[in-house]
Amino acid sequence: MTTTDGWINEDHDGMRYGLAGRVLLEETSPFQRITLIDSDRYGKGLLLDGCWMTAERQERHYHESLVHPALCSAERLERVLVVGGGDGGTARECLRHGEVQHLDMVEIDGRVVELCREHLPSIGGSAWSDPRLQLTVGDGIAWVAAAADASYDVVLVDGSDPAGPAEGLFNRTFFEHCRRILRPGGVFATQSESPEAFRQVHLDTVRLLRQVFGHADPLYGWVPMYPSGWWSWTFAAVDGPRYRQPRPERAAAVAAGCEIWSPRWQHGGFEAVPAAIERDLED
Ligand code: SPD
Repeated sequence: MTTTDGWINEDHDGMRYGLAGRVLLEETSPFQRITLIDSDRYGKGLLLDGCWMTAERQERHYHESLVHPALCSAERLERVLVVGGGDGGTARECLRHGEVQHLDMVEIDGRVVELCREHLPSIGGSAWSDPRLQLTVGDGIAWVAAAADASYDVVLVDGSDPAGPAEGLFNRTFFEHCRRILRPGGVFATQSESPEAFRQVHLDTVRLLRQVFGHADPLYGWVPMYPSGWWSWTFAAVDGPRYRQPRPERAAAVAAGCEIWSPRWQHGGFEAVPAAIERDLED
């Protein structure tokens, strides 16, 4: 991260993604450097290790895209696991689904949760006081490895880039455990980086999930403040690509409160695979 003349920037691979604003607070936790900022355009926001994570007036692009394709399509929604997601946005969107009875959120960095609750309270919103939310500050990788077979209906991975504490969220062992702990009819989704700015990580992630689950599909959308602005989330399921068909009654219950996600947007996103990426993924 650099700060220049009233701008806060994520510098990535010869490019610079910045917001005009000011740094509110910076500290180093046992896991990473945490920066809270206030920006002119998107309000308050969070960077971890100098990379953009979220901001008040932009977070919906990311959270709606990760959550609703999975929660609108899993067979049941009783038990949901969120790995990471310390700002609370993923949990908030999950808990809009009334069928969710219990949500485990396992976030490695308790300081991220504390600071987001204090400075970015609208992102977690009512999730923080929802009795269905069970927050554990701990290692999501160990949690998934220790979880019982077939113990969740949905597993969502809301981590940061594959360096530092999130590195282990992109490997075969972790994905195999995620598959093992899903019930029949269960759905898995993870943020899978930018097909432009992190092309190789993106391709490797989709390919690995296809090996582990037998199929997987990237969904393309955008998070304007992330490198390149073009982002992806990848979905897989125990029994075939059920995430391509949102259940109409669930979709209807959440669509009105969404800014980005809709069943139509979801259909389009799954279809909008650029030719070169499709070819690369078939190799
Ligand atoms: N390069 C940024 C990847 C960040 C993914 N997680 C964002 C956290 C939002 N809850």
